Amino acid sequence: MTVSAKVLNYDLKNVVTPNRLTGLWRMMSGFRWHYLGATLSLGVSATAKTLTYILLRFFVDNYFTPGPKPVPLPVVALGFIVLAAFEGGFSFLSGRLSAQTAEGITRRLRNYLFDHIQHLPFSYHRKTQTGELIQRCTSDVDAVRRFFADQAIGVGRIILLFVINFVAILRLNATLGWISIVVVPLVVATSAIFFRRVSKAYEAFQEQDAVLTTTLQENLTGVRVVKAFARQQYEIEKFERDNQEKFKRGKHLVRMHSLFWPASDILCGAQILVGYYVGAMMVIRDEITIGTFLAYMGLVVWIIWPMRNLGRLIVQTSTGLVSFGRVLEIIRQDREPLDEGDVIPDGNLRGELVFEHVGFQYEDGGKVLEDITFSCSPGQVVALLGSTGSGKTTLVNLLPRFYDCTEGRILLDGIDLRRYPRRYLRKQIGIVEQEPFLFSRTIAENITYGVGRDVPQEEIEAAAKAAAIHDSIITFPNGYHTLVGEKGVTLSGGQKQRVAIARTLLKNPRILILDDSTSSVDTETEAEIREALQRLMENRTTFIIAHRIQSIMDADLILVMDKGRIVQRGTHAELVEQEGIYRQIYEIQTRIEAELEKEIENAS
Ligand code: DGT
Ligand code: MG
Repeated sequence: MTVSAKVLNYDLKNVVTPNRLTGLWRMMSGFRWHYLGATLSLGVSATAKTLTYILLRFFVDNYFTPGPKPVPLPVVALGFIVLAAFEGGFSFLSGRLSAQTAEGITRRLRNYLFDHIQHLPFSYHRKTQTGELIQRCTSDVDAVRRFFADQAIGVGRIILLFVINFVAILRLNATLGWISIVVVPLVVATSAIFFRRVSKAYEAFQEQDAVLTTTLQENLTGVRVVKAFARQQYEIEKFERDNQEKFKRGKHLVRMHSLFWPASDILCGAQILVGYYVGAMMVIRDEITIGTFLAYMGLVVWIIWPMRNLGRLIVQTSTGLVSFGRVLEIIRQDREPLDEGDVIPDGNLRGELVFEHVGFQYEDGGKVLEDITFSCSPGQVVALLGSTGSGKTTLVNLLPRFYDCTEGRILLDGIDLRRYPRRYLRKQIGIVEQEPFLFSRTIAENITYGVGRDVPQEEIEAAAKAAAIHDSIITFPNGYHTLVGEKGVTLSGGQKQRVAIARTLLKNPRILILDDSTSSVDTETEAEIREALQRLMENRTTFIIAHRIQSIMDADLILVMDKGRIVQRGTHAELVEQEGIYRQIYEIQTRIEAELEKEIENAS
């Protein structure tokens, strides 16, 4: 069975419906024939089982008493063998089909979820806990898989077994038939009650499971902080508290199950006893043969079994539905429309930018930018300087449209930024993030990450040289093929920043944004990078965010920001002439440097 074509690029958006069962039905699209096959196989298997009991009746009634035998005994024996083979073979086939299909559906769901999460906007990721997402993509997806492997096919199995065996008993003896199903309504009613209660309990359990995953994930990510502050004990206790809660909710869930099963067992047991009693009385009164009674004894179990399992199925389905609902909450989120926009310039941008009274507010916060107005021509260097939290990162994040401004407008080459498709902008804009992230892949793979094609080694090295990281890379055990992270080298903060700069340079963007990108490198390396960048910044509009005046002295325009506003603007020469924050910072920094130099001189 090939499923590959069905599992990639498959849109599952339509599974978001108010009724989760409808959603699950839609999830099965493309796999329904497999389910039909699985159900039909079950039907064959169940029929073979039922026929075995009918054959048993024939055997007991004809071969235990003297008289002529309808067929030779070996034929009867062969009948038993053939029926057993059919029963087992088709049961196996059905199990295999449904398990494979469930895996196929789940694989498609996993791929879709991953794809979908990649496309959710920045803001979604900022407000959603990673652990929560991980838990939904693993444990909840697995519960959905179980639904498709067991419960979806279970419905067919139960209906088939029930109908086939009920009809068989009815044909043996109508009275026995009706007696064997008197508890059905009771079992269904208890199951329905438990369904609701188990749903709630399971939902609470999964929620707590997500809390625990988040705790674990944050703890692993933040392991340095934990160690540095020697807070292990606190973290262990916090984990235990969350774990205790999960235990409590798990116990509650188990208690529900342990109430339900004995209750339905008693019902079903009573049913069987009554059936046997009535049947035995009928044999004594000579109303049915011993063969019929034996066949009935066998068949009735296969009516009771589906009834019991109907309860189990209903209860288990509730867990599948809860998990599916949790997965749906992710699917329901709107993707960031990457290709929406009516302007797609052919070729590259020039890189002229005009900010007109731009204001910005995060969905869940106060105003971060207010009345930002400035412009720059293609190829110019704009520097942003300002205290921490003054909105510098937020401002540059508007350019690739990670967020759209909430007031005013930004014009890029004379056209409103919101008219450009995000994908195009992000191709044209290179951003070296404040806290760059490198993947656990080789250094070369990290550097070429943004270009999505095979890059000749010379180009990679040129980018690395420009970012002043080449010399460090060649000292690593495998050079450019050294793995970053756990299995390879651990890079320092400055090295990471420089790999990130190389990665962005290789992308050759029209607009370059360096968010505090040289904060973790020493003054000397910074000068080296600045020199290399000087050449690279030619012909491209560049935004530099920095704290050292030295890094931005040559900028064409320096914007000094405070509390989301531009408080000073101009070139370095203009700004040092003015009273204000800029001159204060400049004076402090030059004084410190002078003192440092003096100390170094004294020391030598
Ligand atoms: P830095 O990097 O420490 O020098 O500071 P900036 O200037 O880059 O500050 P920025 O733009 O990261 O943050 C400006 C303000 O916006 C600050 O008060 C924190 C707030 N902020 C940043 N990101 C978010 C966010 O995702 N949601 C909300 N609600 N507020 C945010
Ligand atoms: Mg920042």
